[in-house]
Amino acid sequence: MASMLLSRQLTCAVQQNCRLFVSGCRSISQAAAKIDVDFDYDGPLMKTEVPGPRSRELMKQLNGIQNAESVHFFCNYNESRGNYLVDVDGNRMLDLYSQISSLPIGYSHPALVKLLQQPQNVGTFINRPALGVFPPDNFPEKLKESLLSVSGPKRPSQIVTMSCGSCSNENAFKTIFMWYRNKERGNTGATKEELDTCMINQYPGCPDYSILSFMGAFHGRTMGCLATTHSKAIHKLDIPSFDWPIAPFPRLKYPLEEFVKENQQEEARCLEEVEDLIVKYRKKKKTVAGIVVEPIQSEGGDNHASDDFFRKLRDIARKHGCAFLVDEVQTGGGCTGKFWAHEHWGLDDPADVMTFSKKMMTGGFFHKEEFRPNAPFRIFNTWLGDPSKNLLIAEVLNVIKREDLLSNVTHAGKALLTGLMDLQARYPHLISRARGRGTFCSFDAPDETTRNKLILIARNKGVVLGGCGDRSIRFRPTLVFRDHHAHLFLNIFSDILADFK
Ligand code: PSZ
Repeated sequence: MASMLLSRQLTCAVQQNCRLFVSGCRSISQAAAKIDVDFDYDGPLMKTEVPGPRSRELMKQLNGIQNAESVHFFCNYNESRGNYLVDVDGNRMLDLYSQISSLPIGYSHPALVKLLQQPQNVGTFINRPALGVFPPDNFPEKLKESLLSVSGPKRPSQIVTMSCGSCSNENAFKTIFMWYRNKERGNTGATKEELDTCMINQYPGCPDYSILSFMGAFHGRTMGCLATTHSKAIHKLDIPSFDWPIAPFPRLKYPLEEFVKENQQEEARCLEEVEDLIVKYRKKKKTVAGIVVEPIQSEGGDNHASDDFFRKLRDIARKHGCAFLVDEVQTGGGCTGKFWAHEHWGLDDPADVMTFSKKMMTGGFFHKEEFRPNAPFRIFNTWLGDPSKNLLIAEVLNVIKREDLLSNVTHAGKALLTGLMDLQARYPHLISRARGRGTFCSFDAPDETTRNKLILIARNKGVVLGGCGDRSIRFRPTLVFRDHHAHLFLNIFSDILADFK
């Protein structure tokens, strides 16, 4: 009790400093600078059920002007910090979902607040340029020191920034199609017929190329991406789409060490199907120009495959001359313990194109030099990302290095997964298939109703969790989630499971 009191007092002192700091005093006090690492609350604090009365009122207002039925509750971002999300009713919750996995270093990180307060950054935050035509003087330098400094194992030299995950994938597909067509043409210019027919959506100007994707995948909701998204019918219903090949994604049995042979067979079956589809679609004249895959299928239910599966898939892509596109939108940015999840595969050449967004603060993609468009304005839009986000990601990367957050993710992830395994052993009727890499963990509930119920109970006890697939609960904390947060969650969740009816 005494130690709890002490920690409360300490936290209050810290909060006061932070509040001063957040509300914009120009010079940072020594105390505020020191607490960088511990910029956090000491636990959940619940005042009402969630959503509370204020949230409900705001939901009514918003629902009057748009369909707001997806809203869980309204938030107070000025009061949210570290691992804790504060809602408009004053409830403070340990956030293990972190804005659908898109918040890299917790709420209101002092390093980012400081960045925003520096006068030399004001111009970048308030004047959003059309980057493709009027970039600022520091644009190449900022890209090199931020995003390109983490471009992946083979260090692709080329980058395009975009504003979200879907438009990153959409433009990565287009990049791949243009590369493929160029390859077929032998790098000569387009014919008059091609230029004429593309204007009326006809062959040969619009070739019938395809992108191979996997059942259960999620690559976005724009129309091209949606043709490769196969996680839920509600995403796809009523939208015209392409006849593109869809391969099965391995459905691994857990615990992995008990089903080694079965899982190997399952992966071999899926890979065989990939090759068959490539051959079949080439015969149908819908040549597979590229393969797109998530290192861990996220929205589709946190479906993992072995590193070996991905190594073989990469080989198949190479063998058939298809581009290999790795979608790191959800897995990227450090949450698996490596900066990119595909680094776990141990390949020198794991990807031709790699898309990112979410924790990277801006969307975009890296690609090899041979994928460079052969003319300007072929991959282009008004904003092409946002340089203010490049400032933020540069600082996020500094914090990740300075605070050694990848090691932290590995450590805290181990605490979380070990705890989940323990809960699985104690409550096998409620928890199965506990799995994960880094803090990118999940487990299955027996069915969708139980899963949804567990998420709601946890929320009222001060823990925000997310669902994925038809009955999984996923953990997507920020990179500043530490062992003690894992233990705090496990204690709360253990009580929930013990009381569950
Ligand atoms: O319901 C939705 O639209 C959601 S919920 C989570 C996402 C989308 N994730 C986005 C996502 C992703 O996880 C992967 C692997 N690829 C692409 C995307 C699309 O990114 P956004 O949402 O930024 O367009």
